[in-house]
Amino acid sequence: MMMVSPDIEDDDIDGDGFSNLNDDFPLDDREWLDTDGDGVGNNTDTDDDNDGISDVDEKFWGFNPLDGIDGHDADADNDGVSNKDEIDAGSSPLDADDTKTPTKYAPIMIDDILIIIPYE
Ligand SMILES: [Ca+2]
Ligand SMILES: [Ca+2]
Ligand SMILES: [Ca+2]
Ligand SMILES: [Ca+2]
Repeated sequence: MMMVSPDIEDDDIDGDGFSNLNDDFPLDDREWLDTDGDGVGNNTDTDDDNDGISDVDEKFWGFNPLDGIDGHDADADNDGVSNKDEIDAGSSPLDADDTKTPTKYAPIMIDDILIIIPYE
């Protein structure tokens, strides 16, 4: 990051091309946008819209990485399993015939031994 002195005459203090008013990080020339407002700029944030699906996965599946509405609770292929759960489980969120739900694990104790068993 460049060392710059705050200057009210300069409308782009960090010189990243985004004016201070339009820059979520006016003193950081590597960041200018924080879509989900979690304090981590989009260039660093791996899930810009905070919907639980990574930017990489959203781009891969054609979802909008800057719009949380198509991720966490959405079900693009209408098969009853959310886009996020399908991606987590390894099935296609765009193919209703390809449906998996994430495996859930339950810890149980038998004779003082902790056993983790999958269940649906
Ligand atoms: Ca900036
Ligand atoms: Ca963020
Ligand atoms: Ca996301
Ligand atoms: Ca689905």
